[in-house]
Amino acid sequence: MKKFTTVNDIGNLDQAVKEALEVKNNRFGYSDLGRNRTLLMVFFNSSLRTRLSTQKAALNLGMNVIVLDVNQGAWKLETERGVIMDGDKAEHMLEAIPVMGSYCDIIGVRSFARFEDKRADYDEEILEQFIKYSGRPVFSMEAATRHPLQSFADLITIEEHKLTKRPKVVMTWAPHPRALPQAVPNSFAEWINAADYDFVITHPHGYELDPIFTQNARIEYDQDKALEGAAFVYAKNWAAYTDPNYGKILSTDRSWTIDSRKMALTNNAYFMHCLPVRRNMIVTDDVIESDRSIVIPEAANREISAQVVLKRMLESLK
Ligand code: AN0
Ligand code: CP
Repeated sequence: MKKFTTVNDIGNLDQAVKEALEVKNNRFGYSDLGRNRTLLMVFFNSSLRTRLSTQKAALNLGMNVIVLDVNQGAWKLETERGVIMDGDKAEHMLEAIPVMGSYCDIIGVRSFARFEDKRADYDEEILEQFIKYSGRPVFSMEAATRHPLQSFADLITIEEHKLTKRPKVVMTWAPHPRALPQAVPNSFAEWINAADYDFVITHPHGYELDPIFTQNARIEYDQDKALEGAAFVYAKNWAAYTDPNYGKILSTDRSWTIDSRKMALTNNAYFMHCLPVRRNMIVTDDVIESDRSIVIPEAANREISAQVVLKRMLESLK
């Protein structure tokens, strides 16, 4: 595998989940594969889970790991070509990226949507430059439009917990005080569509996502109705995608918060969230602490999704 940025890069999903469960049962079975190989993780944004789980996955495979927080201690990077660099940015990405590539074998990149220019975000300008100029296999650790390591972990978690072949999965928007990217919901939709579950998306009017990701999923504007009979409730906030409101908060309506009344509408559903989560905005304390909440095993599966991706990338280096 030379690139991991979308669901298409993982190939057959049944195969990928099977490999994930094998890795989970035998985490150290490939500890020679990464010997003398170096992973560089480049963060343009904060992280707890991605940072730790991806590093852990690399260590399981015997790799060395270097982490760069671009905004802490590195030179400020210019991203646009043709700019006269007389401002605060000391270095251009076009030098920085191949230099980073020269110190490692595989690169992971976290670069969120900046909400300054929708086209630049949805063209994945930062991630694509790493793919083009690093000379190394590149994987996304959440880019502007997708978070595939999260979605892969979500899929593994659903496969581990589902009681029927084609469970009803409901992705619901929930309120949040900051404008958050669409990467997690886009990506979740992309993977759940590929997995062919019974998939419903619910959100207030104005929060429609790019149809490239939602495809044929049922969109239901009545959250209560959407939740009826759900086996999995996947909560997430995102800012508006559609013009002219791209990147804006249109609602902080706390009647969309997932509470025990909402969960009672479901078929004893499991509650999922990628974390970090704001309690009593996205979900109430009692729901996230309930025995139907699987947010911790979901986060734990991030180590597994990262290990499958790194394993496949290491195998393709040989
Ligand atoms: C980020 C987001 O919503 O994309 C990261 C989630 C994994 N969340 C926040 O910034 C709070
Ligand atoms: N879910 C997730 O990616 O968390 P972090 O932002 O903490 O890495």
